[in-house]
Amino acid sequence: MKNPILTIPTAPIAGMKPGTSGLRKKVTEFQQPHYLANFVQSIFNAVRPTEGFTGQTLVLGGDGRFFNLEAAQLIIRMAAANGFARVLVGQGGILSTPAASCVIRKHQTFGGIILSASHNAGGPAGDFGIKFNAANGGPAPEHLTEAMYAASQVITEYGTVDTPDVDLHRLGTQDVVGMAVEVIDPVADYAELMGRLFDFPKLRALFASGFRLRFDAMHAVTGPYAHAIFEGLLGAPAGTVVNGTPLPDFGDHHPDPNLVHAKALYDVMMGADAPDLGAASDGDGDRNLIIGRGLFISPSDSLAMLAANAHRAPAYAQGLAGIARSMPTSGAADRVAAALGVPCFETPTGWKFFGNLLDAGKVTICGEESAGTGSDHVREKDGLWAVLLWLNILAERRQSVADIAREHWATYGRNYYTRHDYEEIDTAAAHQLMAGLRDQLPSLPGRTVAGKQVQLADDFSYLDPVDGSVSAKQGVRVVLEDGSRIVYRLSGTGTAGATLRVYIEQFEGDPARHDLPTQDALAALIAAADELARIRELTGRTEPSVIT
Ligand code: G16
Repeated sequence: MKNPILTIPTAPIAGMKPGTSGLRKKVTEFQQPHYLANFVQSIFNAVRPTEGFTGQTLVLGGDGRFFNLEAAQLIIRMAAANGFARVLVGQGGILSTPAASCVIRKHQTFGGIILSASHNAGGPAGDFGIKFNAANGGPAPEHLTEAMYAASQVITEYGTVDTPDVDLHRLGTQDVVGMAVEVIDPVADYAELMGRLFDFPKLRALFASGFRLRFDAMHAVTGPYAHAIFEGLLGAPAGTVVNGTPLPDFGDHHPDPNLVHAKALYDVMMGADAPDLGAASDGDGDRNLIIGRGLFISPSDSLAMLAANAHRAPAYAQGLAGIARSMPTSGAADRVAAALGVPCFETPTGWKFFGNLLDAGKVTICGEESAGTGSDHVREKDGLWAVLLWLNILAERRQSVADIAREHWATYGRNYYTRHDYEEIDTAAAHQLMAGLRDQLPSLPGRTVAGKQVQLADDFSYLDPVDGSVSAKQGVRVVLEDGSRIVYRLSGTGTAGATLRVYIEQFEGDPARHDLPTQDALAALIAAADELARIRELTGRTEPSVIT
């Protein structure tokens, strides 16, 4: 009989350096001969234990975007050739990022491959992405992503098998050259976990009492999960979930739950007959957007409010061990941590940096300004989890989102916060701008910016308190005497040109000043941010592409 295992000669392809969250490129780049196979083999080469993958299980799934199914078939063949015993794959190649993390942990597998470019646009002209999550369910830490990149630069061959496609729509087990491919319901394990974290009977009663939620799945992966959980298990009326069918091109939209791409939801929530809670998630289901009737809750505030109220949900009734936030995320969570008497950790941007803190039991809740919040229940940020925690809090407090927010600000003060993104700017100009800022750092302390003295100016460096690793150059911070901040960094998730992110924050303790429009409250700092970095001059842009 012909040996079905094939060894295909190949050569390194440049540019396979994973960014903030895996390798993201244009679909057309992934479709180049050997491109995806080279990277998948580089992952396997980087993570292979000395004893090989014998007896090991790999989890596989993605956000349903264009090229997801072809990629899944290729990875299954390569997993068989590389000696895995079993692949657990979501039906239709679907698994949200948090659900993949849940499955990896629950079934104690070796790890998983997630196919997603998150909130980036899909379709043949859009983006594709691939990331590896380790046995703890979390994104590969930096030493592993570096090892994958190194492997991609010396690769000479990859393994695959010559077999027909697996039927990814049929639940149950199929055989690929001795490897078991188990097609699983992508929602079941995740929904069961949510049922253990939250008070589902109370949430059912909330919906039965007429509470109205509008959840926009943005034609991305959370559709099936949201239908099953909100409209199925919790009895919310049909129509609660909108855009709930995953489409390969996300209906030609960016599945990015922000005020630009989820504007339709925002408009509904600002309208006369708005529901009680509006929420959305992104391409792969790890981000969330929260809008109360008439009030948008910034992700940084949402993290702080969830942390302050988490004890109202069964899973967190015993309190929090600690909170973690990424550096550019506002200090609102720090104030909650101080009041709770628990530590607050400040990490670089990238969920992977929370993994060690969660594994070591140092933190229970984490969050980022980029619309990500999560807890120690999995090792990814989790969009639906955040919505369910908000629902649990609303069911317990029986107040509106806006009332909860105003009470929160009255108690802790308000950290006015905005992020300005300049997308797809010239890469050379972006690097020039960052270099210019770094050059200014030594001379900034003591200077006056926006009428206040600069207290600290640095390029953020993180010392991981668990494994002692250091991650340098994680964003330029300019901190003023009253704690106001301007932070600059280049995004690590874009696929075209460079994206400059400018994060601006100012604390306001006076409740009489808690209802200002955010951009007005921050106007002086916004102007100073442009001046310091010469944004208009160097990028040619007169305004940001996205304001959050
Ligand atoms: C990823 C990371 C997040 C990060 C975000 C934005 O999210 O997991 O930790 O905050 O990218 O990163 P950047 O500012 O470098 O573009 P996602 O939802 O895209 O996987």
